Amino acid sequence: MDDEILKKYKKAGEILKEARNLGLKMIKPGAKILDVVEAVENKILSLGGEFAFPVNISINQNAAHDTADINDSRTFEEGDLIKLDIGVHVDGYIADSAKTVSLNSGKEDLIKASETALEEALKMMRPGVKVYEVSEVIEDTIRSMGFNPIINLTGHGLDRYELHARFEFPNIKNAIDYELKEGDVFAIEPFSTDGSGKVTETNKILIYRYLSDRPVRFPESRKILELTREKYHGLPFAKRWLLKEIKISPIKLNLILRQLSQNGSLYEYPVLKEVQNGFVAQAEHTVVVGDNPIITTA
Ligand SMILES: [Co+2]
Repeated sequence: MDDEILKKYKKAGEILKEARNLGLKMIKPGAKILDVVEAVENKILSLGGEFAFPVNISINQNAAHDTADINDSRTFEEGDLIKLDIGVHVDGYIADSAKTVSLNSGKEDLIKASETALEEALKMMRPGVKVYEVSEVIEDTIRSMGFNPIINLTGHGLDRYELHARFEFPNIKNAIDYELKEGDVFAIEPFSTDGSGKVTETNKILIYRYLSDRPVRFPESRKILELTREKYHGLPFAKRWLLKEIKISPIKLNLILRQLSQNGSLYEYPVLKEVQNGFVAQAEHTVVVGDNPIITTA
């Protein structure tokens, strides 16, 4: 990998770590989700980073794709198991990392399962290793600790302005015999659960991304497509961001987002929850493949 590019991957990782530390410190019973999300996002911008996706805060049975809504009044509660998932880019080069926080949830072993699986996987991210070998270690590690990996959530390749490059990196046994190459970048993210090991879509949608320009009726729709294509580079964005960019009522915004999704202009990311209402823990780092793998977010 070109030195200048590696520098940008590393800078994105440094910014992410500082923002993540702030977020982790703020997660306390009674604190507002919206305040934490905004503090972390403001920190990313103040350090010169941009968003690879909105700060995700998914709680208990929710595994991913939850974030603060407009005027979100939700607070963290004693007993919560909280996934904080952050994505930063510098000139398109992405760092993606998540940690799980327990507010006396009693699910500390579940967190340990995801973290241990991640550690074991990261050690293997060397040239010549096959994807299925790493996936197998992730699955076996989680099962050996008494939990289930989530079969339909995966890690992913990263590339410039691409959050899902090359292929998905499964957390369960598979037949992907791709050999890791020096300089490949991946986000590895084992999810473990005390449920059955699968997530399903809820009907709550707070995150979208640009897909394509289709004919639209409202000027606000055109503005949203332009924003999400240019300023957000086609990367995932939060509904709440749009209210800072355009003059529109939340009701009209909801209507337009539904229309744009239905006509194929936008892609929706519904909040994902465990099918048996199991608790979910996640651990994630971004790694550059090498004889000494570089973990940019550790
Ligand atoms: Co990720």
